[in-house]
Amino acid sequence: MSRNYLRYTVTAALPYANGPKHVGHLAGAYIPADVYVRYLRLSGKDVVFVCGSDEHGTAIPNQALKENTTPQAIIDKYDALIRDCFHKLGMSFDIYHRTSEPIHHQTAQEFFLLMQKKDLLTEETSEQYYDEEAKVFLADRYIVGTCPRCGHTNAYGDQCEKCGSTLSPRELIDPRSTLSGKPPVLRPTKHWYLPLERYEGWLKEWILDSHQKDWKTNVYGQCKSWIDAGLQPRAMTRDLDWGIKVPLPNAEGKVLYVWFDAPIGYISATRALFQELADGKKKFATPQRDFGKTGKEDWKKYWQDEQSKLVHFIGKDNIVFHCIIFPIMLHASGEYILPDNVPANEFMNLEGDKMSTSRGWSIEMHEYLEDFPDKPDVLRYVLLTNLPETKDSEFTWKDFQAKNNNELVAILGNFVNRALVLTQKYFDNKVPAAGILTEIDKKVIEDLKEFPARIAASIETYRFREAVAHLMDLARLGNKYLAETEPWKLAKTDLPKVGSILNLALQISANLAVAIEPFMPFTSNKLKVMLNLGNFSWQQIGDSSLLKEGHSLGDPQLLFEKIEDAAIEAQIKKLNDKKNTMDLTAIPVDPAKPEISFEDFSKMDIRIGKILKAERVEKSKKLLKLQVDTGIDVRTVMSGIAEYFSPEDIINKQVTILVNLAPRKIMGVESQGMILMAADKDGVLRLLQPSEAVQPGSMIS
Ligand code: B3M
Ligand code: ZN
Repeated sequence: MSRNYLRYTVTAALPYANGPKHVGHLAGAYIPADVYVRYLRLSGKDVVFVCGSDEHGTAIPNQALKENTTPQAIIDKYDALIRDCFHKLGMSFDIYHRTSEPIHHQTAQEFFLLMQKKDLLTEETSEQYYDEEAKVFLADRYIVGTCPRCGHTNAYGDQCEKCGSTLSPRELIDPRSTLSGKPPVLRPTKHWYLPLERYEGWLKEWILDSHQKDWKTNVYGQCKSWIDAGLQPRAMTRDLDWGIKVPLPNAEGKVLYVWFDAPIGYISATRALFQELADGKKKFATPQRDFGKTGKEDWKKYWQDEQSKLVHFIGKDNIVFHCIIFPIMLHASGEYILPDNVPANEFMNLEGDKMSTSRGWSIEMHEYLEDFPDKPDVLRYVLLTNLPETKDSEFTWKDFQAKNNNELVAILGNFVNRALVLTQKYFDNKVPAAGILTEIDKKVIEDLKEFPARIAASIETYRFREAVAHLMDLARLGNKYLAETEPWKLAKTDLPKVGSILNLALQISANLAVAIEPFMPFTSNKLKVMLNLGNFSWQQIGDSSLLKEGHSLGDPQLLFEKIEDAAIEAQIKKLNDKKNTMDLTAIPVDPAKPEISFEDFSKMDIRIGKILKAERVEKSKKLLKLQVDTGIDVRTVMSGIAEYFSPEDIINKQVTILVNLAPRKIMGVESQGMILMAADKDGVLRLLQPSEAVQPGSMIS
């Protein structure tokens, strides 16, 4: 429920320092977070905004293997790259920290010990895969094998990238170690678990009952399906030599699970900020406002005082960690506040396909900045108009060009430029007097007053697309005003009237300069210089006398410039070229399976069937329950295709079905056969159908 708070603690997901980050990441978490925080600061709120590099987990040593270097070199390289891009894109973090810093290791270890002392963790010894040749326990990502759900032969120990199933290493068929290529053996190992199931009742109350209204439906829905499916204990430690040591005796070779330590990174970053402010030595801190007199313990106010509003900005793949696991840790520890909201976004696709760095189908932040170094705000704007707030969205270069040329240049830039150039021409670059107001003037002045509350309401409810649309409407208001009053035609006959019109146009420009700051901070600064404008707060927006009569203006410059077709075509070409090089190098097709005899093959009874009925399966995103006419009979098949087909799409479709596969129970239903699918390298599934309809029961041979 919304309530009043004294201060704000805002976090943006800590990016893994294992590679560059793309514009989809910006749209998922960072841009909305930055707009939110800049708006709060402008409103005079007490806010800290923290972020930093996530430098643990198997992602880091994995990348080190790929680049043939050390984990330390990897985190140093990508932390610097990401930090620099965020800076150039105007991300106004008060601190951008690193989880490899000692203060974070200490904070995470203290947290672990607090939980251990309060008996909140259980110790369990279980059998886990061990590589006898490499002499290490294998992290989930280091084990590959055949997916028990779809048969993909290169599924990882935690996930099958083909069918999207979440897996555990023990489920893989024919597992092998990626380090030695050998089958791993099971060995007992001790770990510390967080018994999530103990908190089911609490979570139901906290999320399902009290956040149904104010959390976004995509976030609430994901939490609900997790909770409804029943929670399991989750290991909070790993056998790994990269990470934060488990601070207990007899825990040699064990580190904290990265998803245990990373969210604590928000706390350590806040702690480091106040530490650095107190010491007067800024290593990571970049305070964006005057924090006044502070002490090094002040971080506690932002994390332990109920009067602080904690908001986590993340992408959808991080929801469970921020809504379930980390809140359980915060709640159970008894010392911390809980997030008031977790406004997670969905994903942003790119030119019709999923965005992915590894597949080369992405616009990396640094690539954009190399090609458009003077246009951070154009990217901010285009992403804002297209945030995946309630469902996946799409970035296209054509849309980028259109939004720049038709909105930023033609509406916002054009309006401001006309107001300034005319003032320079007729009034020696000084704000002219407002004369007697016409009805049109009065209406515009009234309309102007509405904007701050309208934009604020959208921001405060995490509807940033709507907020930026309102903002653009303010520029439209100005543009329309000039188009209606046509001051350039009046110069010869009624100069005082021209002055009056320009006064109001300049007031709107000044309002825009203030109101666009959260969204386009660089443009806001540029405009403020052009208007020679002082500092105004959010509360002053809507006032049509921000600029006094006679106030000297700076020199007019263009706020935005047109982007030509050639630049856009070059980007599209670059994208395709990058993907093609990746296609040739990085993504091998699965290797051939061992030879089989004709006899082996003929054991399989594969036929064409027809889907008679299809329905969703409760609590499962992936499964559809199908009734298939096999020609022999009508049977039930559970098929993991719900993400690619809706029931309506496939009813009456002919499909290929393996009918003599031993029946298996899936989500309590006996599945009698398997629908055969082609999975392309992104894991997208396609039906295999005869080129023309055949009679159900036709054999494949
Ligand atoms: N590094 C995952 C990610 O970048 C992870 C987020 C941590 S937030 C505490 O998607
Ligand atoms: Zn699979």
